[in-house]
Amino acid sequence: MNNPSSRSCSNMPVNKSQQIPIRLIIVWCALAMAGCKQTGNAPVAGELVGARREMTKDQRMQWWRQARFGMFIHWGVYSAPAGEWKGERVPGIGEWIMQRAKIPVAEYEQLAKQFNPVKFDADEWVRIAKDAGMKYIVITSKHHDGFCLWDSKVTDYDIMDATPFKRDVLKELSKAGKKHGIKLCLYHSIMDWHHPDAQAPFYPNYNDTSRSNPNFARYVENYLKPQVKELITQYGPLGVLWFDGEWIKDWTEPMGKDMYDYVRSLQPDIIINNRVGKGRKGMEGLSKSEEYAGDFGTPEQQIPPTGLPGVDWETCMTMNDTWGYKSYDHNWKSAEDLLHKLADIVSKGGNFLLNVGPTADGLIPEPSVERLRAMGQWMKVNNESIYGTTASPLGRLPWGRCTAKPGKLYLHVFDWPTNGKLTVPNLTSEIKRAYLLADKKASNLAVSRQEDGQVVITVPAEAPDRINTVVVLIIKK
Ligand code: H79
Repeated sequence: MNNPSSRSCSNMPVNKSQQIPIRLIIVWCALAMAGCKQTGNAPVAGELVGARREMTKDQRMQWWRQARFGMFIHWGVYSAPAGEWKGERVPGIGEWIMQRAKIPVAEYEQLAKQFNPVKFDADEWVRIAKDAGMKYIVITSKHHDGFCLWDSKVTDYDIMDATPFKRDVLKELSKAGKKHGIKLCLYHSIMDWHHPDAQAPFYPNYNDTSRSNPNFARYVENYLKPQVKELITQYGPLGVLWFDGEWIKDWTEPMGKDMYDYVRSLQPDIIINNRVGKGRKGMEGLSKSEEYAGDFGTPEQQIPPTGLPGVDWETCMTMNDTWGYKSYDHNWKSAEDLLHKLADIVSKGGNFLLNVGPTADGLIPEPSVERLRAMGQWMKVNNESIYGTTASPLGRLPWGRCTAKPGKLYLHVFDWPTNGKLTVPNLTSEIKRAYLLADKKASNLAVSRQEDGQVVITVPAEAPDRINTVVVLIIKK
């Protein structure tokens, strides 16, 4: 079975302020890793250091592994042009319009004046996420275009100083999240097309990965790190800090490790994605090895074909073909497709971070809301088969997916058997009973075992849920 909690050694906390000699750190890590393998959840690092009790990775990741489903929000001044520039439709993802339409910094800055989301209601957004069954929200505090969605003290290029709106939406979301029990998490771009010490001088190709800015270190020390500090200390505690844009030439793995340590020195229990460093393998998003910084892998717009034993990961995905709002992108995935993707991801041990791109008015587009509502209806009945489950111990299943908890298997049936017999291959455990998760009485379904070892469950002729009916199997642990 794929149980990510069995691995917790990749990011031993390193407190720079303690100034431990490097050789000692190596010995300590080796000892801690050996300890991890044997003891699983024990706070080995803390015991070895002795001075301060550190949280283990398992402890830090617990809420995230439990949650399984979150909302990504891409929102910024690019939501105003909504995919069009000077009357022309700009191909590609909406939040990249500054690059795709080759807009000079000074001209792009003017968009801030059009960003006046008077219909924004933090409670409403949080409620939409919560009603969908999502447990956390990751919103773009800053995307590659450099525009900041909070009142940053190190720039005027933010929602308070550059827009007519002048409301700190992150403050409002942080408050609403606390009120509704939804964890606020932030996406923060390392790449910055607006900052003169970062990629702004690369115009007209801000994303030129072969170029370097000699002042980049100054951007990191005087701008990026102070911003991260503002976010964690004034809007936290945060669930996740989700970095991106790490592929630029000037960002190095040592910088990633330094950032990882810095962020955790500000909030020890925070979770940080692998794009803080240079470890990710393209859009596949997983880290090349444990040597790289970061707590979880980030497959983008894709689902790993098989499970990844012992690795935490989260697929981020759009509902249409853009992250930031584009008025004319109507290529929506169906609610059925999205629900199947959720079960697929969770059956492989991952989380699903599903994106919405609100308008410059402050509204989540209605097609997104409709899909989230449908997902919420399914989750209301079936969330037990998602939250806190781990990857399927069974192989490929012809009719759907499987998720697991100790002593329980959840069979997610996408294709309902026409003969009333659901056949489960590769299952050797002793089965105590079976029932439909949607059945409040949890009435027993007849279970038998064929001569070839396959388990057969007798199910109703009609699928109780057209999209995904969950059959629970209670098995001997
Ligand atoms: O915020 C959303 C997008 O704007 C951002 N990530 C999501 C979450 C993003 N999506 N696509 N891209 C950025 C395009 C980046 C593509 C590449 Fe590369 C950068 C191709 C080459 C450099 C990174 C490194 C991906 C492949 C190799």
